[in-house]
Amino acid sequence: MDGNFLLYSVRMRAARGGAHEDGGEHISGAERLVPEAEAETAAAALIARALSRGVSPDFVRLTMERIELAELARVPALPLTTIHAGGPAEARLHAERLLREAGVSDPAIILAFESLQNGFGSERAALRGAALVDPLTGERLDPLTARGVRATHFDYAPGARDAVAARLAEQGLTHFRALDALAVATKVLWSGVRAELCWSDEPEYVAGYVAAPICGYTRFPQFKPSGARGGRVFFVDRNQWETVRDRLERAPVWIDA
Ligand code: PML
Repeated sequence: MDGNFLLYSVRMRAARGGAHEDGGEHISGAERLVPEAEAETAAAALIARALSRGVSPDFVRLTMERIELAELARVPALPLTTIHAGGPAEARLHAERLLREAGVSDPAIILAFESLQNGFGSERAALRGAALVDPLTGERLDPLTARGVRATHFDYAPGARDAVAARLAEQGLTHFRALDALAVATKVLWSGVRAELCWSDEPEYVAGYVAAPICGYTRFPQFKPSGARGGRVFFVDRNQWETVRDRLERAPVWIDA
């Protein structure tokens, strides 16, 4: 990269019924981390995505931020495994085993599934980001708001998005959610999260995954039971949660194929 090379984080989030911070309902969000020459195209593509969800947003926020190249980390995408369980109940048994192997206690696992099923906290909230959860006690560590913590400032490195998409397509995985979620989980583990549990918050999308250093990105095509709220739980060691949150939200990462 020459001395004039500039990198931009371009982020979009769309909501209905007002801005997110005014209680609006989240409809979609996505981001890119691109060289300056691609920033305008990336911004247009993100706005097109906000307008193509079948629900017209009332509010779209586009943020563009220059990133210090010296801070950019490059990380290989997690290896992906698919477990074709017989349905959500069997998938959950596999997922529980993987989480235990990653050092998550049974009470924490039970609380995490309960929150993904019914919503978080006494308000049964669907979080916009993930809940950071103590792997020993199951207690939520980040402030108890509906915001949660979002992994941001990451993208596939130039060329890697197409290369990873091609590898996923060989396995029959052509949905953008799989490609995006693999990038999220890669940034999440790189940030120091012990394990991630995810069910989509898109009602019709029933695939989900467990990510952890020992199992990479392990997806289950039929994981989310019907009626579940969905969301993400990041299991983070209590004494590190603030450092990990800062990395999740600030540290720029390019993901290689
Ligand atoms: C997949 O591997 O198919 C993605 C599963 C989780 C998707 C999370 C989301 O985008 O809502």
